[in-house]
Amino acid sequence: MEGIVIKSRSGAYEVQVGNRCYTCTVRHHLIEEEKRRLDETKEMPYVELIAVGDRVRISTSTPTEGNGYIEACLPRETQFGRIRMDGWRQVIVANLEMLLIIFAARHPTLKLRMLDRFLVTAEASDVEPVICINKIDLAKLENVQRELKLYEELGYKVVYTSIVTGEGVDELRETMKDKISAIVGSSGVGKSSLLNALQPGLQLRTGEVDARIHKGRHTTTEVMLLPLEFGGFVADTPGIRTLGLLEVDDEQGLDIHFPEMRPYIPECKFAACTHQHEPECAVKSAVETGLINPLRYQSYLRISGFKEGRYERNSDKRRSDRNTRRRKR
Ligand SMILES: Nc1nc2c(ncn2[C@@H]2O[C@H](COP(=O)(O)OP(=O)(O)OP(=O)(O)O)[C@@H](O)[C@H]2O)c(=O)[nH]1
Ligand SMILES: [Zn+2]
Repeated sequence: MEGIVIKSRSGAYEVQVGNRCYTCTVRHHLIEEEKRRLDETKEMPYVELIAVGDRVRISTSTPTEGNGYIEACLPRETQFGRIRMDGWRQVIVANLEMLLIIFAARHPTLKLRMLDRFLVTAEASDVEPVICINKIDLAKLENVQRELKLYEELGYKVVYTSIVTGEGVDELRETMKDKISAIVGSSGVGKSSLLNALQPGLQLRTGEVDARIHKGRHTTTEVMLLPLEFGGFVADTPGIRTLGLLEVDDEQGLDIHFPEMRPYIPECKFAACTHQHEPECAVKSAVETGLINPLRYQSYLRISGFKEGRYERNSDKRRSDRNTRRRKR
């Protein structure tokens, strides 16, 4: 039988097959195979072999009971997660298809620089970002649309919603239908209210762990996929909900995650140009001539600063990896 892992807890996995759920453990041979693979490839290990969102093949000895074994894990389309400080790879949600980034038009204020961080997170994990501007009843639609125009021009989908007028809720449902999505957004933007409008009773767990994660303390954040009755799943990821940027496996460099920079990157004089202080930088020229929005460029600078400040050794390593890679081209 084939199913999808909707919950994981200390080695036990809830696997949904059709509308039934099985509690499964991983077959030993899978763990052995992974060990052999790591020995050969010298890749860094995963914190956990199976992640929420994985499509798996399971077997049950007595199908009437709700227990089984995970026999195989099907190849992942995407891996949304982070590289831990010790280098191990932690997949928070496998096969995530959409990152729903929620802001409020007002109360709290729309923060476009924070939106840029979320967009980078999505781009870096190959997950499609969808921007949702909630509480549109509190602002003039045209004004908000003007602020978001740049993002629509970059090709990002923007949905305007209100749980007061019900506007946009159908469109949001349509957007999430049959996909695995995760929701991010600051406190108070209306994440819980929106989910409840999409499907009455649908609830995220409280985000208490967020504060502890920010302080870097060790916390296990249990991720769950909540089935949507109109099709698809929404990931409840308490730890990442308000986080601006995951420590993504970013050896490609940050610039590539800004779609408007991509055409200019190969035109820079230096292959490893950081587009900050180097001469003959095509990205900087494009900012100066107005081809790249200066605020987006500022976000780029801020995010790269953030990363270098906080993960200095990693960034150095990434930069040198990237130099080698770019030289090959
Ligand atoms: N006017 C208006 N108020 C809204 C809308 N959506 C949510 N709210 C209100 O905004 C407040 C916060 O909404 P929540 O759904 O709790 O926000 P949240 O993002 O889940 O917040 P956290 O749980 O703190 O992360 C509540 O008082 C909601 O009633 C909306 O579309 N319009
Ligand atoms: Zn450059």
